[in-house]
Amino acid sequence: MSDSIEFDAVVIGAGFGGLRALHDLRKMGMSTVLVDAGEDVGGVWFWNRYPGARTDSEAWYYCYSFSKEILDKWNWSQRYPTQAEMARYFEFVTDHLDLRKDIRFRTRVTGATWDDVENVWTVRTDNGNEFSCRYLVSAAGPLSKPYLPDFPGLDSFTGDWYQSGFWPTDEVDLSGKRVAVIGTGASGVQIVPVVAHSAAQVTVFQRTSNYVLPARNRPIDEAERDAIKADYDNIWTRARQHFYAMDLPICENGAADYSAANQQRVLERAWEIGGFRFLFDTFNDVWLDGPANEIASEFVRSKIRAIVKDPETAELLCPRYPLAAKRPPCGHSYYEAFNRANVSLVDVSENPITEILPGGLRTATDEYEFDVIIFATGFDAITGPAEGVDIRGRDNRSLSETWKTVPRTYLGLAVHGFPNFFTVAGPLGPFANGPTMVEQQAEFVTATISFMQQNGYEAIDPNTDAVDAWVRHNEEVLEGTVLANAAVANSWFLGANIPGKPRGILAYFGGAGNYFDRIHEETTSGFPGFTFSSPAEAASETLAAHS
Ligand code: N01
Repeated sequence: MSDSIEFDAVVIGAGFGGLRALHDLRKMGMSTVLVDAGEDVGGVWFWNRYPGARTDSEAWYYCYSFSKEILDKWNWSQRYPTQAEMARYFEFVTDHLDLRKDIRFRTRVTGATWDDVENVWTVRTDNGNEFSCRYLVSAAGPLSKPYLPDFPGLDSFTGDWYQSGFWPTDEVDLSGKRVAVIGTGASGVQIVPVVAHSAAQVTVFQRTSNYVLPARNRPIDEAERDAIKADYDNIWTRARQHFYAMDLPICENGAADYSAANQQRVLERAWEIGGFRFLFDTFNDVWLDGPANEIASEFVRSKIRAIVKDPETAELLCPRYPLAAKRPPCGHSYYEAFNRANVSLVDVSENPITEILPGGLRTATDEYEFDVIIFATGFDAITGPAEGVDIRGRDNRSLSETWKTVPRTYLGLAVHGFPNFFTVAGPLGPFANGPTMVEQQAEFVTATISFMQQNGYEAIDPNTDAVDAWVRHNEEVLEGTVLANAAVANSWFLGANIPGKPRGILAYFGGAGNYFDRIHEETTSGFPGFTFSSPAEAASETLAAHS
């Protein structure tokens, strides 16, 4: 039996975007419920609790900016917080803002249908609830649908197997086990060095090698914490202007501005400082598909060759595509792990895994025995979470059908034909530091709803010409950048990591700062890319249709 409840807004997802949207909508006086399939807050930080899980962005800008109290009260303990610290942060924020009472955990949205007469959504969930609401905000997360390759024989495996993106909440003891790690993306490279400490043996199955930048984690002491807190206004100003919404310096010089020796010094300095500085604080043309990128790419290869003692393993770990064509992970002694006697690398680029066996797995040429298999095989990114959720807009149009080829949105936030539906971190939103990005988007959502309330509008829908122009702009900004190589590198940026998924740009790469200016302009100029309708207009249209 369904239990139908009316709200002003329903928010999907208890991660950064959803919690911020819930807080802001409630502040506007709107009755709001947030639903999440997990058992607690955190979104991806609830599910991705695999060994070694921690952020790749530095703590002081991988967090909420909007509340001075939260910034003052919360103390980060290290440069890259662990999953456990992130979980504590989410709990702290949720309790501080008293959000829990409006969150329904263990509740998955199965569908939503727009009613064009009443201007409301009816949202259905897997536990039989039905909510009606004027506004539906999806903050379901761009990387929230883990991808498990369709290997035959998985059901026959007699050991334990895990997915990095669905890691169990109960302790997993890998000590003394023979462990396979499949996948060498951001998740796999965090798992390998940590598991290597307890497992008897770790075998890493690599299909595409990665440029793993050294993170160089360290504790944050009291003096640094105080300095960060005192600098927060500047941190957020810098992050909101940054190409990827990070508080990182952006260099002004191209590679050609340096002598060959100084190029190496610039790269070495960024490598030693650690993290994503290597992408921003080296050469300003490193993101272009040209010589600067190759100099930086070769520098990383030379580091891999210097760190990894076995030359054959080192060569296999050296990527051949341009740096940043695929999202480079930050590592914590990843390459060093291959110098351990209990860690080995198997190249499956041309010798793929063909089958899971009761006692291990088989590639085209060899068989391996394992007690445990860890699938760190990524996500059906950005559009994946909408699949299997039956969202129906105007004229019963299905969202997953609409997004089956290339997803079309306006500003990554709205889809034509799906009125009053906002996608926080949706397709063609910026590829950027998540918290900073979704906060700006959540603010856009509340600014839009305020505008509607002030003007007596009940429905908003982006115009097709605005959507077309945004999609075109997304395609244009890719040209000439290393990202045009993303398909070669099987990158999720283009959906190229999922067999059969249409290749198309999924995120905006024109710069987070530019994007924030763009959505601000949309808000301050009266939302020119949207059409609004009021009840009076709807009534006269209905009258006209019947006369
Ligand atoms: O996933 P991935 P991820 N046989 O898609 C391999 C964010 N993130 O979870 O490259 C063998 O990068 C696949 O091989 P290939 C971050 O944005 C952030 O690691 O397709 N291998 C690849 O090596 C990141 O970019 C953080 O050839 C197969 C791996 O699986 C995004 O999430 C931490 C295979 C998947 O790598 C995704 O990262 C974690 C097959 N059949 C994630 N199928 C932090 O911020 C797939 N693979 C710390």
